[in-house]
Amino acid sequence: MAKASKTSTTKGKAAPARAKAKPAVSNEDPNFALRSLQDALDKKKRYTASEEQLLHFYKQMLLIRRFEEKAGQLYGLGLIGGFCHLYIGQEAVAIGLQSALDSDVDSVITGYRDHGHMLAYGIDPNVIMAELTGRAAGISQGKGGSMHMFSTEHKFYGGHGIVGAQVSLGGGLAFAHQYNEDGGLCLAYFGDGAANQGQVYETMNMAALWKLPIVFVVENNQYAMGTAVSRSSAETEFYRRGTAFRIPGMKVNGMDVLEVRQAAEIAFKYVREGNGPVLMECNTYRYRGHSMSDPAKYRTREEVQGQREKNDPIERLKKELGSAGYDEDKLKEIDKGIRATVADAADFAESSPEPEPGELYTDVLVEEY
Ligand SMILES: Cc1ncc(C[n+]2csc(CCOP(=O)(O)OP(=O)(O)O)c2C)c(N)n1
Ligand SMILES: [Mg+2]
Repeated sequence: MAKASKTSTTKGKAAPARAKAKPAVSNEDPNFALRSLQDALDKKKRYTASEEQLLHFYKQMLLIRRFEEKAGQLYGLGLIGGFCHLYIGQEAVAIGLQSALDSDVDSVITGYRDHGHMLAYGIDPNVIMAELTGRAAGISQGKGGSMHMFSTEHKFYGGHGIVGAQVSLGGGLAFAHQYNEDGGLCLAYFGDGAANQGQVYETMNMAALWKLPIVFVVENNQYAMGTAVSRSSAETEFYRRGTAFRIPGMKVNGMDVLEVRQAAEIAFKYVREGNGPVLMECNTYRYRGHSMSDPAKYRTREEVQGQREKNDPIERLKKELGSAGYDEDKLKEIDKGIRATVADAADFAESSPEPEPGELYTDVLVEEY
């Protein structure tokens, strides 16, 4: 960690003799720590993935995309009740970050747009889809649905419907990692809208004060329901919002899985070394409405089309795989396999039984986990 510069002026003290010109980045600079991670990312923007990793990222992002498309269809058929928020367009964020986690120790928490984060963990699509359709085989026994998926086995702590609540709960998870000295970190995702919640900043203060192992991730998908960030946020550069708590920020292209993964490498190392939290903003875009019931009239078709055509995270990786020798046929074969996995998940979800009525009275209170 950087120490305060000896030459910095404080109130009441005489200004020091003219200091020598400072180098652009210096350990003597009190603000060095706030910029150091961004500087590291700017030096090397993208992760150097092996061919095997590239393929893995591609398959996982495509799985999320196809899964979400199917969920949208099942919702339209009336097989999914309640709210349903799709993650289409944002796939590179969850895959880039979670592929760098240590799944034995690290924990993840997010809001209600949570299907992709569960898939990124390698959780069986069957049990996620069964949860969406409210079946007993679902990951929350069919009692949570789209917004309340949970798996302590995988250290996935939800799935939360209260905007911003997951951030303070994430602070608690990070405190548990520190207290138990298990070496893990917490990845706490939240949206650009949630970033305006007061509890987010209370958590940042405590996390910085106690040097908790937490990475705050703003998934800036440009909208909170129908409100564009420029209409809701005085500071739209969300990565800067930790500055008041001396939390280093990182601005990341959330449409490029390799940039997200590179940012994850830098941030996780910093946090694991005991330096305290990082605030990462991943700029991304949601292609669908806020939830299945939103026709998204607050933006133009052209805007969405532009993102799909010029900025799509899956297409970007497809091109890289093309240069690595994967031709159209091979890639189509992969897509076919993934579509089949998702179709199986939908069949499983539709044919599984609903929970027994008596299940209404179980899992109400958690005694221990
Ligand atoms: C405390 C609270 N206030 C308001 C809502 C209603 N609400 C649900 S989602 C949402 C928008 C959140 O947007 P953002 O954080 O950007 O996440 P995104 O949906 O874009 O992923 C709002 C206001 C809520 N669920 N909880
Ligand atoms: Mg948003």
